[in-house]
Amino acid sequence: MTSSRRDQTWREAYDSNGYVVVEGLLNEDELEEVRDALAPLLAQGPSGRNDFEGTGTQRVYTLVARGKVFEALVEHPSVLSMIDELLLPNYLLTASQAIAIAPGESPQPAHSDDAFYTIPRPRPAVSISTMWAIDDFTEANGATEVIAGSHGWTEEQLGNLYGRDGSDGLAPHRQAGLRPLIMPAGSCAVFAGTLVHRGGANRSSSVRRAISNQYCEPWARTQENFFLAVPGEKVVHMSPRVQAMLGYSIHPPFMGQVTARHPLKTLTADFENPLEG
Ligand SMILES: O=C(O)CCC(=O)C(=O)O
Repeated sequence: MTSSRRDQTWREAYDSNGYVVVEGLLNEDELEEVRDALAPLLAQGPSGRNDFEGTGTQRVYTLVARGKVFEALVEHPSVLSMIDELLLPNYLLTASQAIAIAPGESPQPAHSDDAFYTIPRPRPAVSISTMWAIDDFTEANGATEVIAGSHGWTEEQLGNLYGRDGSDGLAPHRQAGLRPLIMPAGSCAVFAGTLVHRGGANRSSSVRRAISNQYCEPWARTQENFFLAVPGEKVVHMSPRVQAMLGYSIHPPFMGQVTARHPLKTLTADFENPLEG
């Protein structure tokens, strides 16, 4: 298939279903590298604090800054070539986390990832989520479940979806539309921030590991505050693309400026902050 035909195919699927799964983005060696880097983080990581995080689910936030291998996933060329089409130039990373669903975990409340942007629906997604399968996603082990086409739902169709005012969950007749994203390890699902989905129940005997990087429009507030979370000494060693996605960039004409200067200047030795000292 030519690349333009392939591009057209993913875009058609994404536009009509609100998601697309790309298989085979990581080979076995790359997967092993990711798993090795995740192991010590998951060994320390606490379980989720509520039903949404999942009390049987471990989450490691700000993953992008916890190893070069995670940084590489954030700027994986195949994924970014899709995000480049879906968001404005200068888009940002809004969240970066590992999600490990343990055996026995119940399903997460169904939700959409950019629900906190309270622009009435239907509307374009303000953020795009990715879900990397680090283990095979199966029917039984807590594969992410999605409702195809729900990215186009109206406010009325969403009803009391989790995260909305007075919410108590997705109406039972709508829950019937949830389908697991069965995909082999090394695949990545790319889906609209408006798509209704949830982490599935893990009825298997092993942990389901995933990595979710999410990207948002350059004018939107990010979920994670990377300026405070990631020390400048670490940012200096990141690639220009990742630095830009962490907010060390300008969305023209001047969103992101630091006392009227480019935010990258804050990383240089001779930067002087007029508010310090
Ligand atoms: O772990 C998953 O499959 C989905 C998690 C999710 O959607 C979330 O935490 O926002």
